[in-house]
Amino acid sequence: MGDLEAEKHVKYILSVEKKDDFESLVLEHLRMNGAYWGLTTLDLLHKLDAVDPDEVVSWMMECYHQDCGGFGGNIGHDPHLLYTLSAVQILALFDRLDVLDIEKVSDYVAGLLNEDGSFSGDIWGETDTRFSYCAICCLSILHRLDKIDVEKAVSYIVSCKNLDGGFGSIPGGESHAGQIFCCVGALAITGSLHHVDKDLLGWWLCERQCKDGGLNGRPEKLADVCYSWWVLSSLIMIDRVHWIDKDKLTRFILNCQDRENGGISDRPDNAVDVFHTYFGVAGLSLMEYPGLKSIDPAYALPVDVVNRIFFGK
Ligand code: GRG
Repeated sequence: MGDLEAEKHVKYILSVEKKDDFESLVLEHLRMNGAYWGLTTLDLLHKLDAVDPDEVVSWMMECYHQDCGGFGGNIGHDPHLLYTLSAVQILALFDRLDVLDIEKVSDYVAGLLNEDGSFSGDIWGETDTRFSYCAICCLSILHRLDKIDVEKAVSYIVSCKNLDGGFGSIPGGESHAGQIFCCVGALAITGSLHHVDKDLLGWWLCERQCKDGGLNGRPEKLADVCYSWWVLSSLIMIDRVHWIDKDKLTRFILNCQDRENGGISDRPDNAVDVFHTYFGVAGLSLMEYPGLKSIDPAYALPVDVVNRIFFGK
């Protein structure tokens, strides 16, 4: 098994920002998410100091909508919970949460809670358990969970639980590893994991490991590096990570590296991108790969950042 090409991945992440190619074009509308993936990867690789925080924060504040308190995916784009969480996470990485009007941002997030306990992603109303996670994670980082009826939000998430132990995007929606991360993460943050049948869900999640060692997101699908994060983080939160063959998964992720130019792809020999580079490195971090910072499975931020937020150290 070859090693992690840490230096090449750092160079790759730094180069994406400067390029004017297809990948940058595709990321244009969700640049805030891209920035979170890239910057968190740099931090896990101990290289966050390769970027100028002032430059990032000043661009981020141009994506901020002062009228409502939410962030857009790029300058001139509409606000949405998906980008607001990424913005809050990036500011937490840089220890710059002080630039925020915390009351305004948390009011924006709390204002998206619906009567049935679901969250809309923005004013247009689509609901999805992804947004429940974004809202709960955001409010928790800002120490403002008291702005919502947590019990109601938790009941809604529980109503998205399926007979196979997994969770979907809405009540009755198919179990999917990405949605399971969102639901289990939100339940972990709110101290509500007793609603999860850990053995049943653990069984469903560990069955996601394919012959090639990689993990898929639901039955009959191909393995993809990003599920190393969605599945493993969920297994850790329910104390069942030992049900996965970590060596095989580590090998799968390392085989998805571009050993020449850096970056990680979804599957071996495919084109790399920032999303899979982040989730590959984050998956390795969850498996305690040597030399990487540890990442928190619920907040998707390095453990030292989470400790600083909650314990001030
Ligand atoms: C802070 C880590 C973090 C997340 C924020 C946005 C969000 C909260 C979570 C997204 C969870 C999710 C739904 C992930 C799945 C992403 C993905 C690869 C979807 C692909 O779905 P399909 O059906 O792919 O195209 P499969 O693998 O099922 O064929």
